[in-house]
Amino acid sequence: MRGSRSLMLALIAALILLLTACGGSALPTPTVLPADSALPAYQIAVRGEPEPHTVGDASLVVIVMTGSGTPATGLTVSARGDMTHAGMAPVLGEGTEGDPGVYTIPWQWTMAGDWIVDVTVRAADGTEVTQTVNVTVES
Ligand SMILES: [Cu+2]
Repeated sequence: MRGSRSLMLALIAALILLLTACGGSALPTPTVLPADSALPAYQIAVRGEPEPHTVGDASLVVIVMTGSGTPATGLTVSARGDMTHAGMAPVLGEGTEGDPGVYTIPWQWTMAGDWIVDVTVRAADGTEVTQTVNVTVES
């Protein structure tokens, strides 16, 4: 009597383990990140003026927010543009801040085609974030 009761308990325990194991493996494993590494220090949005992008003088308007969503002021903002084909000089520019967190970079699209633009924001404490944007320039 006592033996079969133990066996029954053991079977129930085994069944629970099995069900738990199955349920667990069907769900994605949660990834736990340290609080500081989950968000970049800055969120960077870039747009061109004028758009659509055309060959000639232009501006890059860079809007930078802190990780907590407030305008990121007092940064050094720069951009480097390269075309996707070899043999062209990069276009470089430095931003000046207008409205808080809004930086305007005088720019020049020197050729129509596909560009890769790296926009880098740097804080006085050395924090640096680079955002890469792909831009197609029309002739
Ligand atoms: Cu080119």
